[in-house]
Amino acid sequence: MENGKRTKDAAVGSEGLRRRVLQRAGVSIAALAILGCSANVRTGEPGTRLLGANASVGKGTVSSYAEFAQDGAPKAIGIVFQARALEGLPTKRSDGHHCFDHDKDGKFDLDKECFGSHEWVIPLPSEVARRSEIAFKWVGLNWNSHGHIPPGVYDLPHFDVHFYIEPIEKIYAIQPGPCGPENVNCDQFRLATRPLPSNFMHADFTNVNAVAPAMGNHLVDLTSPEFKGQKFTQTWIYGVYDGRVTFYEEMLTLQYMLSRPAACFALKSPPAVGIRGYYPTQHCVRYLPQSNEYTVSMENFVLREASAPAVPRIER
Ligand SMILES: [Cu+2]
Repeated sequence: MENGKRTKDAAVGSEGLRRRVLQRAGVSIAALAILGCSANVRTGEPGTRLLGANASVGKGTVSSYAEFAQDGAPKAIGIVFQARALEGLPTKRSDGHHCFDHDKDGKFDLDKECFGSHEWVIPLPSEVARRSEIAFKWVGLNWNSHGHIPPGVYDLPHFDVHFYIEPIEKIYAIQPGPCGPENVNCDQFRLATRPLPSNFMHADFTNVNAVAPAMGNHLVDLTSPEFKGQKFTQTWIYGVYDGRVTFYEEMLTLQYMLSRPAACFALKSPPAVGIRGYYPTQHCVRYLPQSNEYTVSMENFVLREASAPAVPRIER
């Protein structure tokens, strides 16, 4: 975890920054021209990129970023991977975080008793994190060299990009333990799988008890192609805990990123939100050829007012 540092981009003078912004605007127009796939929504035109914290990933750097419209509304909130961040990624299953001594032999088996992922915490730019009407505050990036459950669906090498609403201390309080398919503390497993108010979740997302330590429960879209026999490329997940939506998540394979996509997808938004603020209506993955970078972002934000919770939906 490497917080608080800024990348070289942030260190260049305003003239250099302006040039880079103009370069990126040119790139986006080129990307638009080659898009044209009917399944995708238009990619939009990136504006001025404000960088947040960064982490060393692979042989490169991953930084959080945000772009704002002139009226102060967010246009994009995401992370940007230097191409070298996709090289030399760890091949071990776990980085040794979130271990639980299941067999009580006094030691942790890295493969069987530690959470199967490599994790980095990347706070979002202060321009995002300090805004009361933006619920997203920090990014949890995970690299899953062996993928994760369910087998045959998400067992390909992939990244999880969590955009967290829930404060970090509450997320990191979710402990490993003996309960559920991803081994969490049993009391917290029960809290994590509490049903949400029905109006706070899109009807396609289902609880499959995928409660992970230092994350929470993951609701999956069972209508997505990877649950219909197609190979997993990228998908959308909602995180929940104790009847609250706690994170928005893009999940995408290394292979998909390396295919150099330039694509946005309509986000299946919940009918209502419990916290007033700007929420994305699209999620995007782009390769930017000029800077040799990849972005994973939430975009086309709309301001939503808070609604009262409806009666909890029935989980079967
Ligand atoms: Cu997760």
